[in-house]
Amino acid sequence: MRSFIVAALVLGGAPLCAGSTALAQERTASPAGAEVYIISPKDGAIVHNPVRVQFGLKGMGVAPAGVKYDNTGHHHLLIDTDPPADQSTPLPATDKIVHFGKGQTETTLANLTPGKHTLQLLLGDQNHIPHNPPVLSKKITITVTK
Ligand SMILES: [Cu+2]
Repeated sequence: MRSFIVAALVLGGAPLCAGSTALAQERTASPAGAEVYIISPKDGAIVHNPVRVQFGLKGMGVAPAGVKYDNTGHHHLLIDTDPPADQSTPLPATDKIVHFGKGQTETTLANLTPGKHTLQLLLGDQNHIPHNPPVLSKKITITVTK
């Protein structure tokens, strides 16, 4: 986890090239028909901790952060939050935007508070920037009982 945060900070803080003050980078194109989705839990599921979340991806492949390869990306799990309005810069790493920069395709959430939570997946390229167009899953709502 620490390495992802460090990577994001480095990407966010480093000047891209001499003479450029903008942090915006060229966005990576996603292929037509690419689709990311949450395999489980299902939308509306009633679950308890720990909650295993499995990521599905069609029409693209998973590659670790930092690896540039056509039609790939890595998963970001958005927990109780919307995607950032500006998707031209690297996604921040926060409690609500979790990076899976090693190429993981599932995770386990152990500390969800009881009640409703939303989950959504957003693919990012090797620089943690959403593709163009973004590869974003449907947002699901789950209810955690304990
Ligand atoms: Cu990332």
